[in-house]
Amino acid sequence: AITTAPTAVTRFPAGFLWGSATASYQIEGAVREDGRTPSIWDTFSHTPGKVLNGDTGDVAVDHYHRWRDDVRLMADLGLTAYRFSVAWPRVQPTGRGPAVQRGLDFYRGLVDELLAHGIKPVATLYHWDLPQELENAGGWPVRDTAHRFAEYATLVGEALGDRVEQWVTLNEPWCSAFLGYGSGVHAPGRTDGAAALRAAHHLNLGHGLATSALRGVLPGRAQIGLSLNPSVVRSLTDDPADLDAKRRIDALANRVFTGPLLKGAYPEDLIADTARLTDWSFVQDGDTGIIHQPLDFIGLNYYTPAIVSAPRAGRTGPRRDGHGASDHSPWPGSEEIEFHRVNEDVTAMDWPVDPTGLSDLLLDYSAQAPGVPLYVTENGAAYEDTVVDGAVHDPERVRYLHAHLGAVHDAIARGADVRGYFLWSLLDNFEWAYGYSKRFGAVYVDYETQQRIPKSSATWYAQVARNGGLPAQD
Ligand code: PNW
Repeated sequence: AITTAPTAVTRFPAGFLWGSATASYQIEGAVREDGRTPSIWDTFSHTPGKVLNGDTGDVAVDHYHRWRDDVRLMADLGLTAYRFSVAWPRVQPTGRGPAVQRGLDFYRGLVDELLAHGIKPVATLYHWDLPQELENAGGWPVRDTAHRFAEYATLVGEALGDRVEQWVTLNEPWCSAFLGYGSGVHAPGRTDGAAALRAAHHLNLGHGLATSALRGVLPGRAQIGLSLNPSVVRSLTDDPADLDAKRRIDALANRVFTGPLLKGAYPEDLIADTARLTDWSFVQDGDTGIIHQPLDFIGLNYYTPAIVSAPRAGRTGPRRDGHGASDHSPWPGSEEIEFHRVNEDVTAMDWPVDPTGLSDLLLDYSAQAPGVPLYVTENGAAYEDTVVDGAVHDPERVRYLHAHLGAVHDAIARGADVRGYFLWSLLDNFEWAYGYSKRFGAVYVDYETQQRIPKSSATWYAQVARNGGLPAQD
């Protein structure tokens, strides 16, 4: 008898979460509804010259009104998990005081709908939309913001703790600190390296205070962690000067967070490298103890590695670190370090495609944080998608996802405890300083009509989720 050969499948562990992720300001719109007040991203996007084409999140993809349909879309995609973020200015508009019930109701409704579809909700408390009033009071460079964040986390924990088990305190604190206060390409658009370092510490402290506060209000089964966007730093050559450049960028991108989080101290070399900017006296006694507490998981966001070297003679042109155009560097004290392109296979973000960086990252964190489960809380790619005959065919994105999921599988096979993968992003959306010009979605959005069209990558990912693994690479 003739039987069709079963399609070979690279299997992932049972229970592996097949997720997708979004962020409030990037998808919700409805910025003036139900008591929401401006966040730093409203102010920034409405400031001429800050966001490409003057785009704002005023309407975004109207998720605030289309969430039921969007959850149905997730179910069609076979997702078993969804990471969304809570907009602080919907819950606590001025960053202080009691919660706004209508703001909390929106997320409660969303979570209930997810649960009804068998999709595990993963709540991110801070994906960059700081209430503008807290920025007016100094923002993340000011210590009080960390305390305000813990208070806000408590309000959300009390409201959703009965139905949300997995919590991400901060999303990518590196971006909040160094793009927000250093290079200024993100809100609030400040360009002060010392302020960026203070912000990094207060974000760490905010994570620690919020974790302690959440432990007080959430049931014992709750899982609390954070999502980092580590730079997978490689040196261009093995020259000592290039290796030192790698050390410096590793300190500013990675160890400024993992030092206090995983070891309970800021790295000595980072303090020395930044000595002409700050004496780090904003780190008070006891702070690193608050930050250094058990993590139930670590979320890792990965897009592309960073290839660095010491300054080369005769360099011209802009910094090519993939972090956006600015005259100000997001690398305080190490502005002269150069970033290189060694791979011309790039996405629409101009970010080189290199899946080996993802397996390296996962293995690195399993060594640094033994016993702590890991999740890929973001990975994905922007490509120039177009609608042809009502469909969006995106083989480049399928190739990107296939290769990166292969890298995750490889890391698991080599011992990393990776529990899930969240594709960035569910929907095309407001891509920060790039506005609507970069499409990261598995689902295409027509920004005129708000029509959603699943791309071929969405169909592909749905199959992977249903099979619990990857088809043989074709
Ligand atoms: C992450 N950089 O942002 C965010 O968490 C998402 O909200 C975002 O849409 C996604 O990655 C794609 O960009 C980043 O300049 C933004 O290095 C900028 C950088 C990194 C991550």
